[in-house]
Amino acid sequence: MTENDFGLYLIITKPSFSYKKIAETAVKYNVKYLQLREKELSDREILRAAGEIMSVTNGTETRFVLNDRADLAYLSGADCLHLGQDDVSLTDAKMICGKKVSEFGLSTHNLKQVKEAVRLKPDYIGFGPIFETPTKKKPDPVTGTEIIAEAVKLAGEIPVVAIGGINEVNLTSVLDAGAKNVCMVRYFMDSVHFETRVEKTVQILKKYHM
Ligand code: TZP
Ligand code: MG
Repeated sequence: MTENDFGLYLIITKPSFSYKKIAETAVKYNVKYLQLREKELSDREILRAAGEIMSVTNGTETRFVLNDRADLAYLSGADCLHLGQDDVSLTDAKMICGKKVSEFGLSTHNLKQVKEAVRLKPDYIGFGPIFETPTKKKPDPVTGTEIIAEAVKLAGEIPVVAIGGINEVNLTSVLDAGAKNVCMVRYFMDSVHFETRVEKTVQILKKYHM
């Protein structure tokens, strides 16, 4: 556990309820990062959604993260940009975003990528898929839980967010394996019990961090 760990990371993908409700809940439970990851929206729709979310999160502890797109992160004034292995490099993204975007996250799918990511000093590292997931169109091979501790160790002071196939049932196995920060997409996005699930998960994470 480092002082940079934050517990829950939320990703918005095809929610069955409003962006406003999600953003308000993230703020209410002090969720540090709230990412918009909408692969099927047009650029304009993404910018509109980003504005809607930031009208709630701006001035709070919750940082708005835009996925994939350095240009749209710059235009929307997002707090953070999340980049995958196939997106523009962190160096290029920083060039595009200038001083407008202050944080950057990187996705990794194996220990080699974690090592490379650490060299680039992102603000956090995503690691997974830990388990099988249908949420990603072309998922990388599952990492399993056994190498989570090694990924966390390699990352040092950089927080690692475990992601992919995590749910209510297997969450504790991910935490027992050494994860300090987690992200679950379907578990939250598919549910009419969104807020209750956020509250419950935040409580579980707090308990583990004590
Ligand atoms: N990156 C690695 S797995 C994943 C992403 C974005 C999707 C995780 O979705 P879910 O629904 O929590 O399995
Ligand atoms: Mg991406």
